[in-house]
Amino acid sequence: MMNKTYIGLGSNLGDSAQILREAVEQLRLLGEVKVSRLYQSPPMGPQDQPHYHNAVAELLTHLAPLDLLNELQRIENESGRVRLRHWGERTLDLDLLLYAEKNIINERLTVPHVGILQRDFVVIPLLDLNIELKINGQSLQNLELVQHSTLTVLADQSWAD
Ligand code: A4P
Ligand code: MG
Repeated sequence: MMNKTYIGLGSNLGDSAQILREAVEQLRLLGEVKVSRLYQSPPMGPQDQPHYHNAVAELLTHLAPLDLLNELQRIENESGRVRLRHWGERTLDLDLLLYAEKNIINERLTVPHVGILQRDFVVIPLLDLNIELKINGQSLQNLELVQHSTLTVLADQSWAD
């Protein structure tokens, strides 16, 4: 079965644009990929860290949720992931934001990803990919934070071509 999933990409260490491009290249090995625009976003969490590059990818895949998580963690590790502290700086973070319409809660995986609806750096790129997207009945485009975005557009949707 083919499943529509959304992956959040973030980086604020190293050459972030290049690191995210390479991550998208890896995602393309798992299925058909479309990307949002590329954004710069002020850090959520500790403020004494660089701004993030953020984007979201839509991935159509046959992989089951935990198999997909394994692949995402492999890509993070192979990118030479450095992560210094919780909510702190990292070379590459790949979060499984949504998996079809599924709700999943186990030790390794919570889907939808915790905090999606509070994070403009996730919601705004998701809207690039699907303006009508809803999460548990909540229309993303109607969220308050969409009107008060802290994001800067760095590049249009051709950034990962
Ligand atoms: N895990 C559970 N559910 C999921 C899921 N849906 N997708 C587990 C991915 N992983 C999931 O991940 C820790 C564990 O979460 C994994 O082992 C997996 O089994 P991690 O990325 O190693 O952990 P972390 O960095 O300590 O925390 P976390 O919660 O992933 O941080 P976030 O929420 O990803 O936030 N500011 C801006 N502007 N932009 C950002 O992208 N990112 C963060 C990290 C902080 N501030 C940011 C940004
Ligand atoms: Mg994470």
